[in-house]
Amino acid sequence: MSAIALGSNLGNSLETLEGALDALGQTSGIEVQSFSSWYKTAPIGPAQPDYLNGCAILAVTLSPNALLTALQAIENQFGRVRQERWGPRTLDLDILLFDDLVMNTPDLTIPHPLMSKRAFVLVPLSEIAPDWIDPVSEHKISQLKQTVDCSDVEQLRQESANKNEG
Ligand code: A4P
Ligand code: MG
Repeated sequence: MSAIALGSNLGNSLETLEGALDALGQTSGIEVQSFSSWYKTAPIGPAQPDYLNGCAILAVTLSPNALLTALQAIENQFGRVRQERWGPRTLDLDILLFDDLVMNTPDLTIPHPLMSKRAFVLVPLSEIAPDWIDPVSEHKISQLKQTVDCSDVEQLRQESANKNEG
């Protein structure tokens, strides 16, 4: 079982993120078990548009490295061009957790090293995996969420685009 983060802040982010979930589901060795709501989040890093972020839980029969390769192929399919670190992107797919594995290689660090500090990860992940224990801190995701400022993470109301607010 793996938890992944999805993010986008260029182009039609909602369409991109939903397309990425479809693409994940069509990848052999990956089954999408659940996914969070989407959240509008203030950018961390250089000045850039707001992000849409979310998380998904995947049942995988792939190795961690094969999962990373599959995620990168989907990023490329959605037109991701790598530019500056932490800069804007059409689609970013990061591995957050993989069972209770801890690994640190040049290509892949699991758990994701910044996961436990980022509200834009912990808020959506808490929705779908509150009791998953981060093997590094040995705290539950729901506990980690309580240690970060979540004020810049706002749940997206999809229906509000089509409806007058009352
Ligand atoms: N890599 C190592 N560990 C992992 C992992 N667990 N999952 C390596 C995925 N990749 C991992 O990533 C660079 C390299 O990290 C990969 O080749 C892989 O071998 P990248 O996606 O090409 O580059 P990046 O996106 O610039 O780096 P990274 O680390 O993904 O950036 P971040 O830290 O995710 O920052 N603000 C808001 N509100 N929401 C966001 O989603 N995202 C970023 C990107 C900045 N600010 C943001 C958001
Ligand atoms: Mg990335």
